[in-house]
Amino acid sequence: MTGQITFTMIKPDAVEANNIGPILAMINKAGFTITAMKYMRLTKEQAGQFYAVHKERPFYGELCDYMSSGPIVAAVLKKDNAVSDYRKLIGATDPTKAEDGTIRKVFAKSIAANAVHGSDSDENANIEANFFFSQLERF
Ligand code: IDP
Ligand code: MG
Repeated sequence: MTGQITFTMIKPDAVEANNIGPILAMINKAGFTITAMKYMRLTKEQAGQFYAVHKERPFYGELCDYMSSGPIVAAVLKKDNAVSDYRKLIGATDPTKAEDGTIRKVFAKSIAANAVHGSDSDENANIEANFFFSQLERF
């Protein structure tokens, strides 16, 4: 069985809109177990490190400003096929293209302020989980 874990963030727009609870409820309802979680604010530098893969893209500066603009919730989620099942649950990057019932369709404000992050591969899920959580913080 591959893909036991994925990494997510509830982004500043969704935290600001008091949607932490409803988003976590959707995550649990879809069968994911939370195995690590914290509420924190990233510095612009930390956001830049997290999204370093996008540093050549035109929206990189805007993305780093946005992701450090307010607190976020970071979490590790466990489930069989966690990465692909969670990408399905969150929906397309652009909420206008996200399917009905997905987290981004319900909660995202724009392509930048799109409510949640979800890892795109098993390898990145591990890198991202380790970026945020020590071994002592993971269950
Ligand atoms: P993903 O979050 O669905 O994996 P990525 O392409 O990895 O999408 O982009 C990372 C994040 O960068 C997106 O979630 C979104 O917040 C932001 N982003 C992506 N494309 C754009 C854009 O065209 N304009 C502004 N922000 C964008
Ligand atoms: Mg991505």
